[in-house]
Amino acid sequence: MSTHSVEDIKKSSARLRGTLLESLANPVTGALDEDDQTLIKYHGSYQQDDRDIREERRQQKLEPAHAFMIRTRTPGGVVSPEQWLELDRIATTYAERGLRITTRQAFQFHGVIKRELKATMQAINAALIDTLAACGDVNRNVAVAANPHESAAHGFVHAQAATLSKHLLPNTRAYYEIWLDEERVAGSGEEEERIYGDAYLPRKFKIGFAIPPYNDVDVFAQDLGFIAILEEGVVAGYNVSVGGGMGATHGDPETYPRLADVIGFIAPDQITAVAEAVITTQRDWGNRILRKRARLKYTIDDRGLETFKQEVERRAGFRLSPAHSFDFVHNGDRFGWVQGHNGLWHLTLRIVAGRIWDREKPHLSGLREIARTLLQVGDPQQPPEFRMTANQNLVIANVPADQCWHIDSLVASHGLGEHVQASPVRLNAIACVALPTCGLAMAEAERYLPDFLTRVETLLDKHALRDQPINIRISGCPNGCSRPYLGEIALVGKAPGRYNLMLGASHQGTRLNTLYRENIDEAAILAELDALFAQYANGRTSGEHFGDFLVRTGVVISKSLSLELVA
Ligand code: SRM
Ligand code: SF4
Repeated sequence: MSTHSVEDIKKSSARLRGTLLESLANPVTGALDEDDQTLIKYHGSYQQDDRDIREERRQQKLEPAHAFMIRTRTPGGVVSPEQWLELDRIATTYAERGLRITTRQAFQFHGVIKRELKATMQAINAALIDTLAACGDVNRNVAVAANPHESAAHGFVHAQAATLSKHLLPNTRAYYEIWLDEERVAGSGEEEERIYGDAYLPRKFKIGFAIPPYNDVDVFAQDLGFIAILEEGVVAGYNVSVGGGMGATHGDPETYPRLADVIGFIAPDQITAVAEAVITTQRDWGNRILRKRARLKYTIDDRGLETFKQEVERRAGFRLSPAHSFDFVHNGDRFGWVQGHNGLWHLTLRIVAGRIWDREKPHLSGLREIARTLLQVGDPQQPPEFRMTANQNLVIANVPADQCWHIDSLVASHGLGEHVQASPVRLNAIACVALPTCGLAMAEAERYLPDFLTRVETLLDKHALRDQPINIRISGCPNGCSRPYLGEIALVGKAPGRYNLMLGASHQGTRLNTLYRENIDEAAILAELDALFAQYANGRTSGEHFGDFLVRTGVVISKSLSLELVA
């Protein structure tokens, strides 16, 4: 481990340069210098190793099989068909595990080796996509309600989110020098970092834009949320929410998931000022001694919500208006075709755990065919797009009506049509990456999800509940990358094959679940669910969701977020 603290590494990095160039050039190891392992995150990459073969390599006295994960910055998860084809080519050329859609509408490539890292970064940038600030103690990829062509307002919100994402990028040429061979000029390394300052933020920071009635970005899990309020189809402004976050550590009560609080309402042109005020307050007030307490949610709990709000208003230079009322119906995706306001059609496909490769079914090939088709048949005035959702699914957007059949046939012939028949439980489930690439995983998640769902479906069939839209989430550890604490049923990894069973979140992403059974194996999990499904089948009221039923009947005790809005 590096003897330098993350705070020291950030401050002495010459605006995120460190010795990355030297580390990358070192042919002796597949790894980076330890401090550079921290810095490369700000460039959108993580050093990892293949955990499936870690022990084997240790016994052979070899260094771990180091490889890099690269994450894109794609606000709202939008790419063109041309970009899709490039991402596909990059995945096929450099990455081991295909394309991976993340829970924040980005792409990840896994298994890129050090000597190919620069070529991969260059190829991503050549596709006009960057990876700057996709990771690190800065604002991350901005999540936005999917399907933005559904109404003009959706497009407006997406454009605001993309502008904000750009505005909040760190001010450094390091990215361009290291990856794109830009010449280093006088003054580089001392760029003015007006928003972040020399030490960047105390911890990662996340922003999400939701458009009621859908909460597909899980806005209450974001550090900063903007909830669009529409009046006669036009965005009148946004309710602002602050202090959401999922990460926790097993057995440490000082860490916990927290839902964001709604603190008021702003006009659309006040977004940048509010975002800067929240971020700079967190920059100055956040805990820089204890990283585990450094997220905004703890700053707010330590200082008090009202004090925090007043400081944000002071820095923004205006007061927030009373929040407007709004309602969410669910936090999942809507599958299948919908028609947008522009007359074009959008198809949401189910992608299991966001992984796209040609393993069991030719998904990568199928989407390649779809991208090629869209290039030929799309309307140039309203070009087709691929849009990732924050639930790891994929929208094929802006398809002319007379081409829907063509897309449907490609979907069917490449096994991409799960949305047509799968149970709601299967469609809505999400799982984080976990093993073999995640260095923090304690148990399987992505690789376990399909089998676990099959077993749960068997139980649901037994109780005639297959049609119930129960929201299931699996994370390989308590960091919560699949936002498990917002699952009606969630497994949070504890050890290989063992999980904490969490129950009782709401279907709208407005109530956290609670721990029901600790550190149990699959047989015990299924036995618990079997008993609870039996109770649910017999005792539910009309339309009652599973999570709500568990809370109403006292199986778990959990408090909903109060949407009684702060004046
Ligand atoms: Fe995450 C760390 C993957 C969304 C909370 N997350 C990691 C790392 C980088 C592991 C590490 O630090 O070494 C994982 C890399 C795994 C791999 O092999 O790819 C990882 N997180 C992911 C992704 C890919 C999960 C997925 O299956 O899609 C998501 C990428 C999002 C993106 O595109 O930016 C991802 N992570 C999330 C979310 C969900 C969200 O943002 O909506 C959360 C919970 C919300 C939150 O931030 O509170 C989340 N990830 C964490 C945490 C806990 C942070 C905390 O406050 O304690 C960690 C650990 C850390 O930061 O120390 C973490
Ligand atoms: Fe890794 Fe844990 Fe995040 Fe899953 S929840 S990707 S295991 S850090």
